Amino acid sequence: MTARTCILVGAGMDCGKRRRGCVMGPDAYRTAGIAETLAELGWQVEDRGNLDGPVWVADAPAGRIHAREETIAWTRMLTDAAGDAMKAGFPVFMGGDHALSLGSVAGVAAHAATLDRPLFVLWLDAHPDINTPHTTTSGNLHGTPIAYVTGQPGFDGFPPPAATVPPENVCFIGLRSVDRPEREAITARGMTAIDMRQIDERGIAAPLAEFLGRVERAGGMLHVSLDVDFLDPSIAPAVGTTVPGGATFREAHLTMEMLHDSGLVTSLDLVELNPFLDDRGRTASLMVDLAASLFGRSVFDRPTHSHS
Ligand code: B3U
Ligand code: MN
Ligand code: MN
Repeated sequence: MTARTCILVGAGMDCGKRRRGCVMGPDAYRTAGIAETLAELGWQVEDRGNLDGPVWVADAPAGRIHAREETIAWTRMLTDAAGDAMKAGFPVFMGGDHALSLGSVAGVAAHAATLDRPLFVLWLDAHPDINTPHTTTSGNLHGTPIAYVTGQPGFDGFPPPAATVPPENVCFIGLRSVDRPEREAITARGMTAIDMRQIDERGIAAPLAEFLGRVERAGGMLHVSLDVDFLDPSIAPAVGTTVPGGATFREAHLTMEMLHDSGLVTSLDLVELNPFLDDRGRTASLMVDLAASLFGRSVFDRPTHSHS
């Protein structure tokens, strides 16, 4: 069997919120050994280096949205890079803050459309990131990618996504900080939202298995977006927006192991790592270990599905 190819795409995007440091994320993942780790699991790894995003682009004076122009420039670049990487293998977008998913998911969705396959998105995050530039109170665009990729209005000046993700194909897991307009949007659009209370009551495996069953029955491709704040801050301190009560070490690994076994995942974002806030690199190392579980690391071999 020929090795499958994993494409590492660094995107040190740092303009989706005010607190800086995510620019160092891609190099922290490399320092934690992401390429070597995935190669040991039998993947052919191609590191494309870091995208040259704009360093700074002027915004309209007194604009309500933080770094709008810079985010637009990154979104164009990432959409193209994601489309290219999808043609070559399984992309891992190493962020960078969560605003990078405006581009990564838009590019992946455009690629899925060319294959005539439905795209599903699994959003592992304390937040649903479904504000629009109209509903956001913070003005931070890292709180908006799900609205953009599902085709919600308000993204004036942004390239309209070539293909959008149907809202009912999005599943959130780990929610514990949701704004009122976000709650209304999730309910109105029939999106699957697994909050921490459901995980406490049912465990993480049952709702995840239900969602994966849906993706499989639809013949879908699955994009996974892993925000560091999905994890409990006690195990993952290196994130600007820590929210107590997140996923445990075991819940997070089980999620990744089940995603691997499903054979459905075709692209991954690793976002919001702020190495400036880390404790001797342990969050970066944990994120790499979680990626390893998604790419097939397990204690014993288990039978896997044979999707391609
Ligand atoms: N929902 C809030 C807070 C937030 C979203 N994502 C993060 N924080 N990390 C907002 O700004 O839209
Ligand atoms: Mn997020
Ligand atoms: Mn978050």
